[in-house]
Amino acid sequence: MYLMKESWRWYGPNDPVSLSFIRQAGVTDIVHALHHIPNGEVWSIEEIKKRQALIAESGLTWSVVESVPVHEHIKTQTGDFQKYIENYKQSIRNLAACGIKCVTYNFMPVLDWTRTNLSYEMADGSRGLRFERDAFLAFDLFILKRKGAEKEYTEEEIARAKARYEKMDDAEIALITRNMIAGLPGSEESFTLDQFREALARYDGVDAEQLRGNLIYFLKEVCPVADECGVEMVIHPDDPPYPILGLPRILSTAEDFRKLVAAVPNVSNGLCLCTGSFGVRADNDLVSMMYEFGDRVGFVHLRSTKRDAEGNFYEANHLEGDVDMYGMMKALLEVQQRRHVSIPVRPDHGHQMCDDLNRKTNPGYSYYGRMRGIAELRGLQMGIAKSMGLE
Ligand code: DNO
Repeated sequence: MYLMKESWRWYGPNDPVSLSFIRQAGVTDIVHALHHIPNGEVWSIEEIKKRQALIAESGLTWSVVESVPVHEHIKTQTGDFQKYIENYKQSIRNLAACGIKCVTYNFMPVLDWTRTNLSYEMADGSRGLRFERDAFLAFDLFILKRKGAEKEYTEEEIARAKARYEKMDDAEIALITRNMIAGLPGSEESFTLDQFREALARYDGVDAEQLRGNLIYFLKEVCPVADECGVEMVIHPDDPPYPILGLPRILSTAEDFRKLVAAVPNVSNGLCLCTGSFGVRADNDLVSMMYEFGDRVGFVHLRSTKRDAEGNFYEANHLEGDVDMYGMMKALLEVQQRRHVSIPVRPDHGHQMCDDLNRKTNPGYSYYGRMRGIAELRGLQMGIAKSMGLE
């Protein structure tokens, strides 16, 4: 029987969660990136091997990269983008030469994932990540003061955002600014407000179709290389899965991924099915997506979110919230049996809980919350596998 390949994201020697703790969570594989290498530069075989050896010493295997970041110039097709694409190809060849064959990336302009509140208190006293729409609009309209932002919102939304802004004290303004632009773990880039305005301005006039065209161009260049060395390029969806701050978004729905596959049918053109990101939209049917894209799902992030009618969401425990985790797990098991492969899966963003509440942790990436997540998922998997009669 083919079960999920249990993996865990590790940020490197500075990660407060050690490899030995990760091993004790029962996982076998590591999801990792060479965060010290600047965006756009080649990952050399030597650097990859050093990290690989360190991870192997703990009895774990580095099998997934998250992420080889895509340089902003590739996304906008400006400056030295062709050079960065060549570098990207070389990094893929080098990773393959070291036996690492799954590469995650995203094509979100300027910002990777985004939350307004990194310490939202749950009923049980643990803390999670939240996206509060009014606070986000307050940031956009009254802190960032983005040009033209008011044209994108209704009068009622603007009034609510204003009321929300007026309730913020200086500390809250500083905190939300930091949360929005200082870079969440793994996002690789951080900005001051002025730098952020400049970065946004680079997308003036770049609409979704143009950005999609640039992604397709990038994949048409990189996928033949990835095909040749047996690497899967798995794109991570937009988080949250809709346009923000006037920036275009192009991987928020099933239809977005269909378009990508139609344009670039290479086998290496794959998906990182992140249930937490896609799941924020009620119109994304995650279970159907798992069946439809199963052959191209090279990596899975399992987590759940809970939305409300006002456009807010928070990250729920793995088996709670809006995601049908039972349905997902069953679909994942079926896809794996059909393909005869174990797909790498990691528990995503756990709550900050227990002793971790008193520690400095990477938001979403503390120890106990993810340990709870993987333990619940593993149990769910075993129950479903047995009831399916899998041996
Ligand atoms: C957030 C992560 C993302 C993801 C990138 C992939 O927790 O899922 O930062 O790693 O978008 O490129």
